[in-house]
Amino acid sequence: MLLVVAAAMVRGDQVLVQQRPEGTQMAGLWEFPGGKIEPGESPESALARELREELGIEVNPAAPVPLTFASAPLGGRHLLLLLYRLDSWQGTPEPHHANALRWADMATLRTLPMPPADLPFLGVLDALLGR
Ligand code: 9L3
Ligand code: MG
Repeated sequence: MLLVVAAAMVRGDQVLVQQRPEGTQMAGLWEFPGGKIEPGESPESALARELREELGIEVNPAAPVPLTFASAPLGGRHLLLLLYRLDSWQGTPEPHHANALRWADMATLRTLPMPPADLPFLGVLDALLGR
């Protein structure tokens, strides 16, 4: 089982998604930023570390609020993806790992190709962001 945390960073009626770079699994797809939980890490501290690495922002590990989870098969393994809502952070997100970042409202989000594990999150975000 691969345990991965991801953030729904909320700004008004938009959330931040990033495009996975060439040379990685699922290159070109738009995902909620995050990554694998390392041994000994809590999900929240893993999320704060991943967002520092991927976006260059600082996150208080007490800030992420658990929203939901989804699972998907991944190359003979099983991926469990935990989604957290995040309303505050320090700094401006920059694409340190991603091809590009994009603030997307629900209508836009539905048009972006996403990894299979992220797709089930759209229902929860719809309730959260409206429209
Ligand atoms: N993954 C899927 N959706 C996401 C994230 C952050 C990650 N929102 C998948 C892609 C990889 C695996 O989880 O197969 C590990 O992620 P990473 O460490 O390659 O970012
Ligand atoms: Mg990642």
